[in-house]
Amino acid sequence: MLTVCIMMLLWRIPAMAQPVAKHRLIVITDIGNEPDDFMSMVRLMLYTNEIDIEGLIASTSIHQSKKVSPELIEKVIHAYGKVQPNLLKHEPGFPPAQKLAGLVKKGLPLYGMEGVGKGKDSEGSEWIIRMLEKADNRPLWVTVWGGPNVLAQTLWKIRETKSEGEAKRLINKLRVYTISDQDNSGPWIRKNFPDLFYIASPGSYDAATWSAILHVFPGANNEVISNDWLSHNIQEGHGPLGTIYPDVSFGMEGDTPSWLSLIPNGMNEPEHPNWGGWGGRYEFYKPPFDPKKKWIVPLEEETRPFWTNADDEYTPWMKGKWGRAMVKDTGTYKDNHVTIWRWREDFQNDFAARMMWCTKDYKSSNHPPVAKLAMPEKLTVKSGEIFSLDGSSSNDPDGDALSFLWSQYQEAGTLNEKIAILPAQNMSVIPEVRAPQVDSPQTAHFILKVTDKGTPSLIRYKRVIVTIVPSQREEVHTATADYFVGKWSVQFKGLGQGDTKMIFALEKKSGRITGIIQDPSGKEISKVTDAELKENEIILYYEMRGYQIKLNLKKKDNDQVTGLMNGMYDVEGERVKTK
Ligand SMILES: [Ca+2]
Ligand SMILES: [Ca+2]
Ligand SMILES: [Ca+2]
Repeated sequence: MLTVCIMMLLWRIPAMAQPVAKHRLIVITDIGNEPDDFMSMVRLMLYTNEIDIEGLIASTSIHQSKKVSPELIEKVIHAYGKVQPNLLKHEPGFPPAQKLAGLVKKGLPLYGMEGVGKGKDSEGSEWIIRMLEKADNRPLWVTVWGGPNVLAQTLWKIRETKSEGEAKRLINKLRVYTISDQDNSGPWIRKNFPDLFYIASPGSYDAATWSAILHVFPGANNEVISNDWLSHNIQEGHGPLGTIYPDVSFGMEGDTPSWLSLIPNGMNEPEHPNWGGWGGRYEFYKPPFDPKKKWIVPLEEETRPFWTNADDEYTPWMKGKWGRAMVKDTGTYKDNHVTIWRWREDFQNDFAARMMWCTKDYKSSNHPPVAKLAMPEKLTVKSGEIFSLDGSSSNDPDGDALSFLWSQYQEAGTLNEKIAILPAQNMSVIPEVRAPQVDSPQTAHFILKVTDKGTPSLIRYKRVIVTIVPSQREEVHTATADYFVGKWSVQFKGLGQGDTKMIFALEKKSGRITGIIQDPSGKEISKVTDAELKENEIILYYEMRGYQIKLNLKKKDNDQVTGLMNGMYDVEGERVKTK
């Protein structure tokens, strides 16, 4: 019987589709204040076959504090309904418009914290609870394009009405991305729910990572966000969904980066914001605070780390006219905006192609290539060892010719150096890459970019993660490992919830340090996933409540260590003497 079911499932998957687990998404939007949320909603409709939309909630913000406009979401869905049958000619899974219309919900027409507390439940806040309680173990993404007070009410209600364990289980499912702070409930959420997975660039809009989708930058492709480009590729001649895409008033689609990394393009890994993707790259730390600055909403010093602005250093690639097909540009750029604009041409072309799907038949439009590795996605090699990178299994559903580009995404890995990709990066197979010398295990991320020669050119990627471990010769350094072996009582200072104590039980297995982490009662709460030994110091890696932790411990004397957690929080440890 089971076999029959599986065979039926396989039967239902069209040959060209790649079965991937989709991400679940609820959007909270202050649509109606100016046209950009409306634009983002148009784009989102074209990805409803690749992302499971579970709610579209109209909310307020500082820019629209007394009304919510669900009718504008319905207007976009109505236009989508007219093109949905044609979209299905290109890819399966576009839901009927009625299904999406049933997911439109309202928040209260109240600003920020005025809409949070007893008696402040809304259709929207109740809906998020219902989606969290659904029997579905996948995380639930909530991306906030305006003020997050609907989400704040959801969290308030969960804390008031659920048991501690159940509240924790529901909140652990949430993945939140807010477009800066557009009311005073965002800072309240971060302070009151210190374990909530949260991505944001607090402070000024221009400095925020998300703003890189819409500004003109030297080095970026600025043509693909020009009014001419939008007119030709999105607004005119592509059917009713393109027609309703409004002209830019302030900026183009400032809210879109909140969900771009949920598109399964082969590179996006939204569970790891520090790995980077179409929606930008973010690192986990407590953002600095300047009390002298005035922000759009009042901000205070943050009370805990979360995922926020991170820099990429990037030299753009250009098409070579003669000879080598891809050549490096002359300029190198480094800041948090680079983490989005480096992919701008890719995601804009993807949008344009999907807009063409609204009216054209399969043969006269382009479809993305399938980036495919002829090698594992994860490799472990020793220092000095030779390995290859092989994307030669890639193909294209339209039979288009393909271009390849391999590059190292240095910021996504722990290895702090460049690896030479020779003789040229634009080959499908790089036959010989040499692993550099390391004295502790390090990761290097390589991105394969496959570009087809259709119109517009479309792109898909693969990410290869290579872990480089020291060769035998370097492992001699692990001699000082003996010092760290044993039980340590470690105190973490200045965390949101006050000082916290944990027990680290470390042991040596085949020359390497490993171990477990316990709470003060001795209950195991995590495991050491990796350890690097340095002169007089050890760096332990582990996960705590879904966050990656890096803990440096330095020998102070025979029984005491000092250190730092995630480069930020002071730590003191003492050897637990066993009798
Ligand atoms: Ca807006
Ligand atoms: Ca907005
Ligand atoms: Ca193609």
